[in-house]
Amino acid sequence: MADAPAKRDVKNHILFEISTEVANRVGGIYSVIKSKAPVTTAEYGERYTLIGPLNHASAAVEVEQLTPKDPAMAETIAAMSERGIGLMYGRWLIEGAPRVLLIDTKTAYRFMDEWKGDLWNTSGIPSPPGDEETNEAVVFGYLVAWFLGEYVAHETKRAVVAHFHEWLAGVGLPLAKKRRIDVTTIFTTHATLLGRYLCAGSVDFYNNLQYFDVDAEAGKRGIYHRYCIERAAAHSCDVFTTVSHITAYESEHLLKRKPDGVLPNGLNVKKFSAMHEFQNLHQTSKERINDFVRGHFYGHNDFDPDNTLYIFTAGRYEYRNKGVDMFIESLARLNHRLKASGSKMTVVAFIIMPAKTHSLTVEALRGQAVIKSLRDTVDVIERSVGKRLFDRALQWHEGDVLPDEKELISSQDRVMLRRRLFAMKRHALPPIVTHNMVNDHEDPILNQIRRVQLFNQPSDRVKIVFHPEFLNSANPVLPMDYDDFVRGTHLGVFSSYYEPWGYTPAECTVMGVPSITTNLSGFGCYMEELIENAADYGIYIVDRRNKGVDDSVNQLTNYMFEFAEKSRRQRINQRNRTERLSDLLDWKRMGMEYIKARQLALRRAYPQSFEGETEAGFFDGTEIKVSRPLSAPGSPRDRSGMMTPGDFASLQEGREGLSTEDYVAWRLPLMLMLEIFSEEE
Ligand code: G6P
Ligand code: 1S3
Repeated sequence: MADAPAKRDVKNHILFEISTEVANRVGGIYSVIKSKAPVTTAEYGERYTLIGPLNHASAAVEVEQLTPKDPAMAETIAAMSERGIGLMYGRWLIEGAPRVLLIDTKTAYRFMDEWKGDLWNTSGIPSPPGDEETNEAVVFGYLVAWFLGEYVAHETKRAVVAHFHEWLAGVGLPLAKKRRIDVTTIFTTHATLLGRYLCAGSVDFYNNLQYFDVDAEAGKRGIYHRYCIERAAAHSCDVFTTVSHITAYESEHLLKRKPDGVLPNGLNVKKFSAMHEFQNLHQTSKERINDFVRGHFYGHNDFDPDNTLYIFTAGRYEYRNKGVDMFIESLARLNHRLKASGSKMTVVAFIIMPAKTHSLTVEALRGQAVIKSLRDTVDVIERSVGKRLFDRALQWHEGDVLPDEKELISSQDRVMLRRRLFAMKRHALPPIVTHNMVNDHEDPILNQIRRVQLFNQPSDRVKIVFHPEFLNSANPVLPMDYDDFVRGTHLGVFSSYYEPWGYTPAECTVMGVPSITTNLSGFGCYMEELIENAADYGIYIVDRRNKGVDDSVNQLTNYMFEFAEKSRRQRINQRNRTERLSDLLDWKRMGMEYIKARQLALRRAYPQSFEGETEAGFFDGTEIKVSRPLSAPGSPRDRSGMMTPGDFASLQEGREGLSTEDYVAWRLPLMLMLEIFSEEE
């Protein structure tokens, strides 16, 4: 909280966003700050800096070093450097090019024991030895608090908002509070530690949220000290937020503070100038997946590419939390349904989740090589047939018969072709997994596939490919970047049990790919509340909250089965509708919640600066220049005044955070939705 509240200029405030994933790809938070950068830099320009720990390898490729123009920044860096702290200031080479300050935590490990003692004395947070992640969080937290304290000593005119993401970056929050650093703070948690751990076990999480003995549960799992950091961060920030209503509910019970609001994750949506462009891209990317499938299933290519659907799931390997258990079980039931109904469709289901592997399998490499040499041989034959046909045609005279096609293929060509065909003989079934797994016999995904016996038999209408590595275009087996791969598929399936937000289905949506998610994921709840008939728009939501597991599996199976029954025309139409939802997920819209959170933080820290102003007046104010750069061209909903989920709940002063009903009780009137989505296809 502020020492000298009224003096600082709140309108031209400085913004720091602090996360361990700045210019350092680890997981979802990287996607949040990276995709949000264009709207935040548009709003703040050089008043915005992201702060993270220095990762030399990724910074070398992602960051261009600069000399700071802001005198307070330059003086702070100089002061810390003098004490031996390594700092890198520069421009993050992404869209929006935000300024970043990366702090080399290794240069401060000599202070670690002293800081751990201080953390215990001032905040009662233990930090036992041997937990490297916590050590890193403590050192980084102390460095951030050091930086902020020093910075506000040099920058005395403007207010400073410090926005922290996740517990790993949260140690600075209790420190800023204790030291009364003159900044105002926001904490956004993207999950809770206990939630993640409890869900990964076999507890009935959502029905027991209010009954868990949180300290005991954290202690049992050896994460009590981490939990203390997370809880301290949630309680010592000025404004506490999370990414979805469902995680708000979880935070209320597990962290014991009701969030002040929900800041859902957006995406940096790119619109193509031609409406049909994304459909063309689907076709091109699908051809590339076809190439992979031809190689992977060589010798068993007994399904027709025109009647083949590509379904996939992807994400961090959290078997139960990401719902892979449910996905595989549903695939087995889908296989049975497709067979029983005599469907002509084949579904190839991809699981893209990184696990420990040694290398690509010989069989996976061989599959691609065999098909490549077949393709090369056919190309050679094609050219020689063409040449012969041309030569014969040149010699043709009136009255001659047309060249006989049998003579066009030479015996040499035939031998070559026969050799390629023999190379395609295969005695084993096409493999499930593309890599040699470190723990093949214990891997939960492989064991579940074994249990349901989806072995890529010729009679199976559902085939499975498990690719235990994230995709990239340099991969010799499936050479595609993730985005291109997603575009080429027909349906994403993310049947998560624990998913605070869930970027994967959101990414599908902006690429016009329908997806299945659950009402236990933040994204699923958000879409369910916003759209009356989400399934029509290619957003299928499995009920994992009120149904038993078996019923949820059947619902997921039904969704996939009904999808497999659609005609091509119906799929094209549905993709058009899905893509139209993109605007709902654009940071231009979602970013409004971040703006509100910052305004609330400033109000709480500097109430005198807001005297006489209504909240609405503040948001409308031209002086703070927030709405213009961010406002999308008016959509019907914008004109109605309802723009973001926060309009239905949350970030308003004078309320004690969200009420439990707020988590679930907002829904757009049907008429508004009709207005938005009534365009002709
Ligand atoms: C896009 C392309 C069409 C193509 C279709 C295939 O819409 O523009 O040319 O026929 O994709 O759709 P499907 O769902 O069968 O992959
Ligand atoms: C978290 O990453 P995760 O996959 O561990 O943060 C993401 C960004 O907010 C969120 O999308 C995801 O649901 C969370 O789980």
